[in-house]
Amino acid sequence: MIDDLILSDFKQDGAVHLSGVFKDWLTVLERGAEFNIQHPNENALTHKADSHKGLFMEDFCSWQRIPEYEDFIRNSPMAGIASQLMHSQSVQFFHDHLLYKEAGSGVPTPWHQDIPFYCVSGLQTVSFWIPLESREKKVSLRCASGSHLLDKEIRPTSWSNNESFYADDSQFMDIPDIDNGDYEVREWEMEPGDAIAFDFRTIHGANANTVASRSRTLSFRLVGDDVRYRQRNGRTSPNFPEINQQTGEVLRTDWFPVIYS
Ligand SMILES: O=C(O)CCC(=O)C(=O)O
Repeated sequence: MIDDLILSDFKQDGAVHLSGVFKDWLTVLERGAEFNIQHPNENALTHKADSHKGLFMEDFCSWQRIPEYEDFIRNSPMAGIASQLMHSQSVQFFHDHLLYKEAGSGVPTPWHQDIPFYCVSGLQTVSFWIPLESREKKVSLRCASGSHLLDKEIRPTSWSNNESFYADDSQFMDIPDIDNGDYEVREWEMEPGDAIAFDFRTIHGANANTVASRSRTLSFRLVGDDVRYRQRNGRTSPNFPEINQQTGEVLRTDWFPVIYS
């Protein structure tokens, strides 16, 4: 399913388009996402622009209560593909993330890296961004090619007010000027069943949903052999307040199951 060109593109660009890899799982994913949209966790996030009607909702960590998500995580080809992309013998599941944008929602996803928001460090990471309907390029994920190779993490900020996410943010660098050409931007037209696989360090974002229909996307986050728990200087997103782990430990497997080895 994954050829050498895809592997080398992932290594070089930090993001690849995978055509049709999950087409046999669409019904399962749609059923799970519909349930999730109707029954979000109580700490689900909503963003709304004053000038627009549509809502943008994000929800996290639902796989233990949505059997369709668990079925996909444990039984779809995702874990095997992740092992190949990360060059990792084992794959641990980190979390699921629903991004639901109503028609005409005016809230873009700003350029950002994911890893600074997370309680992990390591180089073997991958997210699968899976839209459940076709996407024109203008409403698809946008990835800054090669940005995963930066040697410092980008300062994480809150998407709603752009404030720094952690109290002490001196260890982070400013985000490069992607819109003015600091990196080449990769974006793909997507069909249901396609995915974009990207490294947790790849800078990415998305335009607001400007089309006349709602958009449902699932992002599944997976980690490989070299990933360890990392205590951050404040709450992470998603946050795991009861995790009870020390920096440097392998993520506890009762919360983050090994799905490939
Ligand atoms: O779909 C989007 O708006 C952004 C997705 C994203 O940031 C992610 O999956 O990490």
